[in-house]
Formats: sequence, C-alpha cells, structure tokens
Amino acid sequence: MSKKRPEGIKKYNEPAGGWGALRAVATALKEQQVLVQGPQTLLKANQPDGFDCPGCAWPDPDHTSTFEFCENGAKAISWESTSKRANLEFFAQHSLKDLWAWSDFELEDAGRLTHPMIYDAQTDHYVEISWADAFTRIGQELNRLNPDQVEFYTSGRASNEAAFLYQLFVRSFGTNNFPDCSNMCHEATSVGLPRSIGVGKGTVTLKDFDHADMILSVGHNPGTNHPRMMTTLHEAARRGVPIVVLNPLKERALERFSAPQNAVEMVSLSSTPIASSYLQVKAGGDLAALKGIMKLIFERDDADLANGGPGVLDREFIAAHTSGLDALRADIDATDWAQIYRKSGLDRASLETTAETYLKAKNVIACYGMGITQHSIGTEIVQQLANLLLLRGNIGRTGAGICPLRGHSNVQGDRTVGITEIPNAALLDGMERAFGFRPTGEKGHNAVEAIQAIIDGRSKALVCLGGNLAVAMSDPDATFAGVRGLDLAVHLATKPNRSHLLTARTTLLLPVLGRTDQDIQKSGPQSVTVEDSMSMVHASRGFLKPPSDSLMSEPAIIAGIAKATLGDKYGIDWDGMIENYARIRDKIEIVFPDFHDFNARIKTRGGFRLNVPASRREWHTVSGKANFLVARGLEEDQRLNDPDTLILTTLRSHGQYNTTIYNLDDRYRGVFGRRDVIFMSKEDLASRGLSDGDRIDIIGIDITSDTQRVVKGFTAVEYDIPTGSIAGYYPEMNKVIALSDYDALSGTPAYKGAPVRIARSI
Ligand SMILES: Nc1nc2c(c(=O)[nH]1)N[C@H]1C(S)=C(S)[C@@H](COP(=O)(O)OP(=O)(O)OC[C@H]3O[C@@H](n4cnc5c(=O)[nH]c(N)nc54)[C@H](O)[C@@H]3O)O[C@H]1N2
Ligand SMILES: Nc1nc2c(c(=O)[nH]1)N[C@H]1C(S)=C(S)[C@@H](COP(=O)(O)OP(=O)(O)OC[C@H]3O[C@@H](n4cnc5c(=O)[nH]c(N)nc54)[C@H](O)[C@@H]3O)O[C@H]1N2
Ligand SMILES: [Mo]
Repeated sequence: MSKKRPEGIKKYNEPAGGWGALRAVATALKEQQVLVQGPQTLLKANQPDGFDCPGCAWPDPDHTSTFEFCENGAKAISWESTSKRANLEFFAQHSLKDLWAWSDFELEDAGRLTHPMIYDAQTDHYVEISWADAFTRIGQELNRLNPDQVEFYTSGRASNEAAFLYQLFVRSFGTNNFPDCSNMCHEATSVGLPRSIGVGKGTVTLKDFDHADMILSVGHNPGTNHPRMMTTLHEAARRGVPIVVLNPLKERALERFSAPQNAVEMVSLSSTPIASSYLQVKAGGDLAALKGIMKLIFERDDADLANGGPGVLDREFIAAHTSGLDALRADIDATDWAQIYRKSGLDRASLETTAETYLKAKNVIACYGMGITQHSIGTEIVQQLANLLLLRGNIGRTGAGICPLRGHSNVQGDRTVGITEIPNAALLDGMERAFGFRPTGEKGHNAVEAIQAIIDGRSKALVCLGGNLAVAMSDPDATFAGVRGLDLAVHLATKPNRSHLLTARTTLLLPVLGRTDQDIQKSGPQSVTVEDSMSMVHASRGFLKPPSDSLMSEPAIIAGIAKATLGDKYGIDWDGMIENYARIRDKIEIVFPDFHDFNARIKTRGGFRLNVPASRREWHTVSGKANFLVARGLEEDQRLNDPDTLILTTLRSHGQYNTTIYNLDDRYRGVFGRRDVIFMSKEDLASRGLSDGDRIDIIGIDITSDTQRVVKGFTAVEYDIPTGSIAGYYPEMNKVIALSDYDALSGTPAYKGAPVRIARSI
C-alpha cells in the first residue's frame, strides 16, 4: 500500500516533453491572454527573420525552417507578449506597501510596465514622470556622486547594442562597477577556462554533437532550462551515443524524453531513454567525482604501459599542446580513494563505468551548468572537467569539446561587448580607437562586491539594466536594507518585481521594449544582435505592437540618461547611434575587431561565429599551451566537519524563469501548486527523527558571522537525493545563503553548496 504523500506531491510518470509539454504551452498562452498574437509569435521564435527567444542561450540549428518546439521558450515568450498591463492606474491603485505583500508571482503577473514612473514618498505610490524629466533627474543625481559610488547592473537579456551603449556610458561616466548576472552564473567558466584553455567560452558548435561518441552532462537540467537542447540529446541517444549524467537529482528529461516533433513518439506515447548511466553525485561532490574518474584513467594508463601498450592518454596531443600534466598526476595520485567515495557519494563501480565509457569514446563533449559553477570551488571544478577532456585531446577537434550551458539568452554577448568589471588592455585600447578617450582601467565591482558596497554605505546609487538583483543575490534581507538606504535607484524593466519596491531617496522605474516588441527609430524598424552559448552572433527583430506608446528601447533610454549625465563629454553621437543601430554595430566592430563586417555578416542566415581560438587548438594562455590545473584537496572546508551539517543546493522549478515565477508547479519532479518544500533523502529524514511531510526550519551555517539566516515552516519531502544533500527552490532559499559564501576565484555565490542545519518547526 502506498503511503499518503504531502499535499501537492505526486509521482509524475510521464517522460519529459511529449503531450505534457504541449498541454503546458496551451495553458501558458491562455493564462497570459495572448490567444490572438501568441501562436503566431511562437512561430517567429529563433527563425532567421524572427526574434531570438528570450528563454535560453542554446543555439539555433541551421535548418530553422520548421518550428523548433520548446515549452519553456513558449512560456518566456507568452510571459512577455501578455496582454496584462501594470499601467498608471495599477500603480495609482496599489501603494508600494500593498505591493510588498504580494508574491513574486503576483507582482510580475500584473503585466507589462507602460509608463516611466518616479516614486512619490508622500503617497507611497509610483507616479508618472516624462522621459525628459526622468533623464534630467537621473543625470542630476549621478553627477552629485563620485562615479565609483554608483553600481551599474546588467541582466543577460540586454542585446549587444544595449549592453555596448551601457558600458560606453558607464565608462565615459568614469567607473568599472559592472555587477552582472554573469557574476552569479557562469563566472567560474569565465575565470576558470581562460587559465585552462585560453578562452572563457565553450569550444563546441551544434554540429559537433553529430560527431560525438560520448556526452557527459554535469550539473544542468536541460529539460527545464535549455529544452531545445533536448532535441540534440534525443538525437544523440537514438544514435546510441552514451550520455553519462552527474546530478544529485534524477531529472526526468535526462532519464527519458519524448520529442514533441517526433510523430511516432507522440502518437505511440513512447519515449527515448536519454542517460546511459546516471551518477547521483552529492551536491558539491563533482570535484571528488572528477578526481576519481581521472585516477582510474591514470591507473588504466599505467596498466596498459606496463603491458607494453601505448597507454590510454593522447600523448601526442599532450606533448604538443599542454603543460602541467605531472603536477596534476601528482595531485590525483595523492588523492585518497576513501575521500573520493565519501565526498562524491559514488561507488567504484559507477566511477569505473564512466572512466571506461570515456576511454572507449573517440570524441567526448562535456556539457555543464550551474550544478558545478555555483560552488565555493566552482572555478576549480570547471578546470578539472577541462583536465579530463585534455587527457585525451578532447578539445579543439570535431565532435569533442567543452560546452558550458549559458543562462540568459544574451549573457555571453553582454560580456563580449564590454560588460566587465576588469577591463583588459585590448578593451581600453579599442574604446580609445572608437571614441577618442581612454577609460579608467581600475577594477570595479562584481555582483557580490556591489551588494557589499551598498550594504556598507560605500555605494550610493544602483542602476539596473533589467533583472531582479536584490532577489537573485544571496542574503536578500541584508541586501534589501542596503538598497533602501541608497540615494538613487533606477530600473529599466519590462515587468514589476520586488527589487523595484526597494525604494531609495530617488527611485525611477523605466519601462522598456522587450525582445518580441517592434522597435522603430528614425531610420525605420531596428534589429538587435545576440550571442548564444556557442559564440554564434545573429540578429533578432521583434514584430509585436509594443504594450504602450510610451515605451522606449533600452538603447534609447541609455542614450537619454547618458546625454543628461554627460552632456557632450567626449563628443559621442548618441542620437546618431539611436537613429540607426547599425551605427552602434559599426562602433562595436572598432572596439572588438572580431566583429569585423558586423552589419554585413548578420545579414547571412544564422549569423556568424566569433573567434574561439581553443576550437582550433590555439591556446591564448600565458604558457601558450592548454594547462592541466591542480585543484585544492577534498577535505578543506571546515564548515562540513559537523556531521549534522547538510549541503543545500538550490534549484529552478519547471515553472519559473529565474526570479520570475510562471506557476507553482514543478511537474517533472512531481510538485504541484507549491514551492515551500525541501527535498531530503529517506536516511536524512530518519536520522533526524523526521518523516515525509513534516514541517522544518532551514538554518544557514556561517562561521564568519553571528547573523542567523533561517527559512521557517517548509515541508520536508522524501526524495531520491544522496544522503547529506538537500534541495530547495531558488530564490526562496537565498535567505539562508551568506553573502560571504562565494567562490574566491570567480566571485560566484555558492548557491549550490550552502551548509545548513535542519530543525523541526515549532
Ligand atoms: N525555463 C527556464 N530556463 C532557463 C532559466 C530558468 O530559470 N527557467 N534560467 C536561465 C539561466 S540564467 C541559467 S544560468 C540556466 C540554468 O540552467 P541549469 O544550469 O540547468 O540550472 P539549475 O536549475 O540551477 O540547476 C541545474 C542542475 O544542477 C543540479 N545540481 C545541483 N547541485 C549540483 C551539484 O552539486 N553537482 C551536480 N553535478 N549537479 C547539481 C540540479 O539537480 C539541477 O538539475 O538556465 C537558463 N534557462
Ligand atoms: N539561490 C540561487 N540564486 C541564484 C541562482 C540559483 O541557481 N540559485 N541563479 C543565479 C543566476 S544563474 C542568475 S542569471 C541570476 C538571475 O538574476 P537576474 O538576471 O537579475 O534576474 P531575472 O529573474 O532573470 O530578472 C527578471 C526581471 O528582468 C526584467 N526583464 C525581463 N526581460 C527584460 C528585458 O528584455 N529588458 C529589461 N530591461 N528587463 C527585463 C523583468 O522586469 C523581470 O522581473 O540569479 C542568480 N541567483
Ligand atoms: Mo544564469
């Protein structure tokens, strides 16, 4: 007899994709009331003459002639093309105190912002302001401050054109304070891979997947977060390519998937198994797992050499192209098996199978996501993954390589066109070439540093090009208080969210055109450009009628703020660039020569690929070679010494886009109508005297301060997850994560490895 589960917790037996996904799209369109424009909008997503889907950064196949189906892309698009409006009447009706009591879901569900607004403290309402007055006001406030007292945040939806103008404005103003959503996401990649292979980006293209003999999928959940990748994995699985998954949770789409384009699977209700083996590693255990796999490879290599064989490493490649193997070998030799098993939670057999599969494959691609970057050792884990590939020359040739799954649809592009707190000489030289002035090269703030400066009162103003920074960051309680103490807060946004309710002395909320909206400037309708996870740059053109006549595009707003702040400092032709975005691209091309013939090349179908030297085995590292890098040992984190400590990892549900909550269901994990749950193993429940359904408090452990961070009254759900690891949803769980808990090398918050204790709620 099956026991009674907590409310809303059911077993979901269907494969990922399939009819469940089609049903979910119909619901999303209906709920956002986009019945007329919606289906037509969806057909334009990721088509050569359409717009880039704001859902994720997975590339588009060349043959974009048929509709690329994606449930969560459809949700992202319908969320933006909704007919709901957060207009002036809405803000007249609701004070900010009222809105604070709304859930994050309800706030965004109010719909698209329609007018520029300023906060009126007397009445506690946002009220209309003209664009001209808004710009003047922002300019006055900014000019009162030292440029280094202002934080300029970017979220990864901004186009290359918007991001480039933004960095031009901020650098002309005089700071490199560029906190960026990338700092919370793939910074471990941006910092880790340049030292390994000389470039902070992935080395594969979509075509490489057709030639791979093994795919390693580490710490990402494509069924939810990159659903179009499932088409690729589905094809590979059907070709018999082994897909080895490392993930604490059995994610449904990585177990079995039914492709909505596949008529046979749809009609016969069948599906394709995806993972050939599934290693349920402990949260944060990937470093141990990767060291274990490499240890087995070295053992096999020794054995083969002893038998007179050639060994199993690619010695020719290693000799010609790499440096540091001996040090890596010494580190791996010194790593103790008992520690590997304990930290990874994996047994010898599963590590051996993985090593065997790896050695059998000629071409291996390793894909990864937040499951490995968002740890205090994130950069080092990324580098160990690169080591594993380098051992057999699996970087820089067809069918093989490293493939970080980027987050926001243009997060990679924003970094490429200059959103960085540490500008290198090439960037500064390029700016000087294009605009005749040399910006400061002094290091600015990343996301954690920006929030810390705001909390300490060192920074006085925050300007946000999109996003929901205060909610996305760890320790929101501290962040909220800090932002409320600012002189100025400015948000460029499509929809209201909680960060907009944190008012400073002067607060402005400026509505922008979204990716799907038509953008018409003096020279006519404009396209923008974006870069996907595989360094492909292509144009995107919205075509929907904007939600109100009072919206401006992101580039136009940035230019407006820049003119009001800088006057004609440096003689920059802001108006000319807004009249025709091709002129922005002309400047991008001068600063970043990789974009040569930019305007011509985006006219070609599918766009063009930026230079990724490591794809050609050119290593732009200090040594001129690809570097094997040594990571720290496995037992250095004292916070984990207490046997009562659990590692909390934070997840996206299937019904959310980052801090945007579409609905309260996480269908594939069997959670319906709620998010206040913590997944725990049977053993961890039992050893604490708890049962499935008990109410618990989650208490963050922070050895650097006495602050108590607690989330109360969540429901423990018995789940198939390794002992010692528990999981809850982002952003709710940010309350227990200390701001000081981040990867020292990259600054990425340790969202997937927070030490916590559990207590029964009283
Ligand atoms: N629909 C939708 N699409 C999105 C987003 C969204 O929120 N919704 N967000 C976008 C953004 S900004 C990003 S960055 C990407 C995020 O995409 P993903 O990288 O897939 O992000 P997450 O859901 O945070 O977690 C990934 C997976 O890591 C696993 N995991 C957790 N801890 C560990 C660990 O210690 N080791 C290993 N090996 N695995 C672990 C989790 O079980 C989960 O399956 O998606 C982008 N696309
Ligand atoms: N615990 C935990 N915390 C995390 C993570 C995690 O896995 N766990 N993941 C981290 C990651 S990977 C990321 S990327 C960050 C995300 O952090 P952010 O990028 O700051 O957050 P989003 O939720 O994507 O931002 C949503 C808001 O963006 C605005 N918006 C949407 N489209 C547009 C547009 O086209 N233009 C403009 N100007 N605004 C727009 C809307 O107003 C919406 O409310 O969160 C991080 N925080
Ligand atoms: Mo992200």
